[in-house]
Amino acid sequence: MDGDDKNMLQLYDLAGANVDLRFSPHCWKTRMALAHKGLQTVYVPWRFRQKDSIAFSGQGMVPVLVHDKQVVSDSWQIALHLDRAFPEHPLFESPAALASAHFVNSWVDTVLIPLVASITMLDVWNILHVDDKAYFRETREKRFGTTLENLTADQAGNIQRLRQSLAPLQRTLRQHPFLSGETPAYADYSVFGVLMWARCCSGAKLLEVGDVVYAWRERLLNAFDGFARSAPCIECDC
Ligand SMILES: N[C@@H](CCC(=O)N[C@@H](CS)C(=O)NCC(=O)O)C(=O)O
Repeated sequence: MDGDDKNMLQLYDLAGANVDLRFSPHCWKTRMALAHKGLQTVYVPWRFRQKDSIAFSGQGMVPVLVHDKQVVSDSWQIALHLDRAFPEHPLFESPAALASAHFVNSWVDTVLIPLVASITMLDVWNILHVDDKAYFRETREKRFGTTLENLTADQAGNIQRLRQSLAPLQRTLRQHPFLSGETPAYADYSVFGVLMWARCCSGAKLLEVGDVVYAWRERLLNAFDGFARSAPCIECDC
């Protein structure tokens, strides 16, 4: 890429032991936002212990977007930045759409991610690079207050609880093809990012075939010439 190109984009993106396995829910939100805008991006693989390589962003988490000389961390902030910098194909059609998408993203981060974590966290640990495993276990067991094994022990019950929590999505998707209306936008990518996290790491069947949420996820897997569907994931038929 030409170093003077003011549209030069790099995304620091979480990778597993297999460097092609990119599984972070927050990075997937951003990956879909970049695909939505049709922006060519260089994806830089990053692992949990490589804090030094993103120290320039002033924090220790991915995604981190480098756009020309600007550095943006946090997937929500990145989405706002992308709409400011590249107004074509908006992620938020209006201030009202932005506020609704903010609600969806907050629900994703505070409700959906913990529910999916209770199903997949041990699977996530399994796909990590050996250098990351102890760090991940220690930080996540502290966060959840229990071992990864205990957290994920009741797989059937946790899937049941997740499916119950999807009721608002089901109601919406019975009336609209996407959370953002006739076409997908950031609210869709926010929820979808979490399902990509599970798809990349775990064989657990989170969604029922035939459910409207399943059909919606299929549409997003196929979006942008199958960008998400063709992403490496662990061998499964989910
Ligand atoms: N609010 C942030 C959360 C980002 C986040 O939690 N990233 C995780 C990967 S999914 C991370 O980089 N964690 C680093 C660590 O735990 O040390 C966002 O939306 O981008």
